Amino acid sequence: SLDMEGALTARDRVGIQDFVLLDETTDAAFLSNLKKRFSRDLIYTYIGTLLVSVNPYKELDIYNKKQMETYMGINFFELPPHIYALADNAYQTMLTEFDNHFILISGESGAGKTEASKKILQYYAVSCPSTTLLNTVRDKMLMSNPVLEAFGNAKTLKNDNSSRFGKYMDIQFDSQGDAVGGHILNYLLEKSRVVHQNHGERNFHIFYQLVEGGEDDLLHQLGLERDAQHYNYLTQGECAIVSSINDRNDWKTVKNALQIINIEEINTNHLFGIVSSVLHLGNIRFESNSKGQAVLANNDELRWVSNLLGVDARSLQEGLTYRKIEARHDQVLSPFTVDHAIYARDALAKAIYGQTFTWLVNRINESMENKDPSRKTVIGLLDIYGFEVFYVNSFEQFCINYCNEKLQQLFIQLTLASEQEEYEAEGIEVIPPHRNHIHTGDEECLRPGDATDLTFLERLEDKMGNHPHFVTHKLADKMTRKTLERGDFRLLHYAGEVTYCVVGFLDKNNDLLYRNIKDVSLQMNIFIFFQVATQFKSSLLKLTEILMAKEAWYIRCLKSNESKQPGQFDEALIRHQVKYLGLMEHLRVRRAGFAYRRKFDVFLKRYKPLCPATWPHWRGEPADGVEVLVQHLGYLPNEYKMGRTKIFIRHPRTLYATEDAFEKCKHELGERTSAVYYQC
Ligand code: AOV
Ligand code: MG
Repeated sequence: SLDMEGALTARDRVGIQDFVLLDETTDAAFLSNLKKRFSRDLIYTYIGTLLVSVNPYKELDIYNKKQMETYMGINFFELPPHIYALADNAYQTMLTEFDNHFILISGESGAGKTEASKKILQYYAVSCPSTTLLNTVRDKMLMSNPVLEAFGNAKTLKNDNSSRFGKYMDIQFDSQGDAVGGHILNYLLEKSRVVHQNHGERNFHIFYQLVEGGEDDLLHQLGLERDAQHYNYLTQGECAIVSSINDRNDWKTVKNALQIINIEEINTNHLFGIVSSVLHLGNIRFESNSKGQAVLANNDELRWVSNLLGVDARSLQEGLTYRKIEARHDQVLSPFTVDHAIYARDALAKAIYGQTFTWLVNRINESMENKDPSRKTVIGLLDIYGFEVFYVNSFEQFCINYCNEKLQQLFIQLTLASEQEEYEAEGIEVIPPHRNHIHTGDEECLRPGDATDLTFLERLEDKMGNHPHFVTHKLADKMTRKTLERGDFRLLHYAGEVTYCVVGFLDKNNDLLYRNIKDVSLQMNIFIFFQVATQFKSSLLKLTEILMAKEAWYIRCLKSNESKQPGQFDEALIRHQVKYLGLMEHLRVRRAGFAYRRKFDVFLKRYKPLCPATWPHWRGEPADGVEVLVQHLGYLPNEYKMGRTKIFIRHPRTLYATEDAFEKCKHELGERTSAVYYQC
């Protein structure tokens, strides 16, 4: 009929909004649907309740207040897929079931994780009821973003605003659903960026914001030039100016945000004093004297550092040019070479910056703290640094990719296990689907205790030599035909192969400060970390425990192209991501059992116009109404099962047909039903 065609055309135009409803589960069908939707600026598509998001690389007019209001309190499948729908669904479920939830946002670098997490936070800020007139916690949560991004994000080759730390944020709600508090856990900031940036990359945004946007008086007080080119630590990547970034505006935003999160003026000044001290430190140069010992080449910068940090200039100078050795009851000073002095200087800069970041997170947490200890539930938001592969990959990439590998593992574990649990809870028997095993890199590599980078690599080879996902230069030719340098090793991650250069691994892992620099930094209350990787590993383990105790929601972000351009759908790139993120497996798992499940009342509410006995009202139990309805629609016994609270539908086609009938009926009913579908 005409109406049927009408409905099909609509679906044709916008693609299918839930992959579960696809006719066939082939890669080609999956990609073609994604592409069709992307070309219409429909960046969101579901796989059941999982949200797939494709980075549009342009501003879409889908995040305004009106859109937010449209999605408040709706049924998940009633409106076109949106991140607000997922946020709302998690929120409503939390309220009705009184339990804790988390939203795991994953995808490679530049795929849109951080943007997604901000959209969710903005949605909650607008959608939750405000019981107190002055809900400042909300503002603080929102404002924590620009601050942490300024200090923890940077331009990389993959992303102009790349997160260089992992972030897990709890949003706490009271029983009315009002946001009453927040807490952030941060993971392993990439401190090495403070002293070194690869070509085409920048240091953390805050440095450029300060130098570009800082008021004249302020720069004068801090002894800074209004010129990023003047600073050794800001120029190594040779790209201080980035077209997509407005450092001057961002500076204002950050200053304002610092006020909102209650950082007093005196502390703000102190904060920028510390940031400036890092820039001055980076400009301290050393010369070699006739004995080959490092001596300071310029005194001004040292004086600025000592002033700004409030440490004694002499001990700072000593710390930068001598090593203190303990000999029985004596202390001996042994002079550094220039290389050692530079190393000590950089180590100090990294330690100072790292501590400042930790201090900031703590302050933000204090300001968002829930003052009312009564009953609360939380929604956790996880936004970490995405999987990344560069031309040269070092310890930082190793940790970042390891973290992603762990989360992928968790995803697989949770999605498969939770599927099974739901069937059991609903009293439904299914045969578990074939489990597609995805291996992970071995964490053995993260153990401390080696003398040099090369002995570390040797031990790695001993331990991992036979591991199918580990390749060293000895094996490289045979296995992959790609040669490896002697100091390299290669891991076959879930998301692709990465060649790591082992140079600097131990240093970065040990993160040591020379003894007397440590003494200097103790004056500043700087805490020194040891064995970064071990700590990182245990904090990830804790994170896993935090997440396992909550109900999970997933957003899988896909990067549309490598050149950060709007309108470009790089099929090969996207196919690769779809594959390694396990989206097809997820889809098959969803379809192998029961593709669709809906609460009885939700199902009934939507489809009741399709049956005279249920329209306009069903007076009995929702479950009975559903039974009457599906009988009327001609569902065969093997096509569906009635659980305790939900109807389970085996084939998407069944629901598909019901949807088509609904579309048709909607035309006929016209004004009688307000439900909107395929309204994109
Ligand atoms: P990431 O968090 O996943 O990368 P971002 O969220 O920073 O990636 O996104 C990268 C850039 O893509 C943003 O700066 C925007 O320009 C654009 N973008 C992403 N999502 C959207 C959207 N929904 N609408 C419009 N533009 C978007 V990393 O932190 O590097 O792993 O480590
Ligand atoms: Mg990010």
